Amino acid sequence: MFISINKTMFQYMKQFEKTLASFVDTAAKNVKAIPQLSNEHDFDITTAYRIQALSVEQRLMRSEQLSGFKLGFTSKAKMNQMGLNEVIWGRLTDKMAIKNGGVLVRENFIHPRAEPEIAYKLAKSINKLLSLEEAKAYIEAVAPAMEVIDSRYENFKFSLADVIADNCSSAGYIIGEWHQANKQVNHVEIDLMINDEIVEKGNTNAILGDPMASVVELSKMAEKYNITVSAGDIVLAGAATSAHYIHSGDVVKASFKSMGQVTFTVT
Ligand code: OOG
Ligand code: MG
Repeated sequence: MFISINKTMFQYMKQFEKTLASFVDTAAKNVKAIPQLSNEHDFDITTAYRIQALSVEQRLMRSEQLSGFKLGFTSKAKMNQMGLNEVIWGRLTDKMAIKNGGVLVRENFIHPRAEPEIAYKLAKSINKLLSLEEAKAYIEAVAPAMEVIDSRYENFKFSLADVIADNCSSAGYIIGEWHQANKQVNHVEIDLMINDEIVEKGNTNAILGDPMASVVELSKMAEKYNITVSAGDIVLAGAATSAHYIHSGDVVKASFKSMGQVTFTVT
């Protein structure tokens, strides 16, 4: 009796998660915003991560390849902008990559925003909880970067569970010149510019006090959610400043003192 109820419950939950995963995936595919899932459905953070996994599975079935992970809400600026204050993580795919100096095709995005980040390339897979000191040995290279986020929800409004289910708004990323792992990347000043006008000034130390702490956070998430983090994976540390809406014709540039520039044009 109990067994059959549990099995039915399990199948019902699985179907529920798949349905919500297909809502966010279809919104991304059709470039059309949807109402927040939490308006109509009640689900917790663990379920939200399962929905995320199922929606990214849909992308992988369309031949996208996992390229790494991104952390979100790792700075006060982002937490305040979005009104949420817990660190979140999402999955990146190769299709989200835009070349430095390349072009973002506006019509493939709902309401894109750009934000300056630091990117790490991992030297080895992460299979234990790391301290900040230990994290250094897991990094092959580090680069200035930008993320393009594009919430699938109307008006870019969401709850914590909503944004996690929506793969943390992941939509694009641009990586600048790779530097050696021992490059000083904390306390680096950043200017975010749109059409040569500075729209945000920030510092990499706004990211968890030290962007390398994002690798530590990822090691915690990997253990908690049983995810495989592999050598060669990219880790986006989270934005150092608020994100800015970008529009057709914009030249978007993030300039990192002593690290170089990251730029793209919106067509
Ligand atoms: C959620 C993603 C947050 C970051 O760097 O903090 C994020 C969002 O703001 O839409 O990517
Ligand atoms: Mg980000």
